[in-house]
Amino acid sequence: MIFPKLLSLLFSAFLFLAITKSASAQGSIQKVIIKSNDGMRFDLDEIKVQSGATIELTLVHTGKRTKEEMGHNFVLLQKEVEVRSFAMSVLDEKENGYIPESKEEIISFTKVIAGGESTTITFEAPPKGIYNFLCSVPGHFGLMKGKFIVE
Ligand SMILES: [Cu+2]
Repeated sequence: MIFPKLLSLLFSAFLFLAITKSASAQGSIQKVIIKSNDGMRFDLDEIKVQSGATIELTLVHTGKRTKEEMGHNFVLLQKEVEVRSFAMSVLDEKENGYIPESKEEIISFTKVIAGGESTTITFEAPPKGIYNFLCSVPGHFGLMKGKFIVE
């Protein structure tokens, strides 16, 4: 009988497609652009990415002010690290771009940039879940923070 054979062939094809699709984020590059400005804001309070993807994140500063006046960075925190406690812990880290010496609480971060500048970082998406991101320049985290969601 040809019919069962055809059916099994169709099933195999379906299985192959299903597996290929579920693994599609693996090894793929996902680009994210987040803008910041002279008004101490990010343009995104939520970023969604696929687990397994390589993230190429660009922070853009659309303003005109200097790094001293209104510099911004982007810091992605490990799960369960709170924005406020992290921001408070780096107040004195000006020399290091408001990044602590120990990177334990951080997944990835950019340097601090001035108006008119941009910077790009590349990192592997962490496991599925919800993570906090912020600008860790003192006084900015109240307005400059959001959720980084890995699906
Ligand atoms: Cu900032």
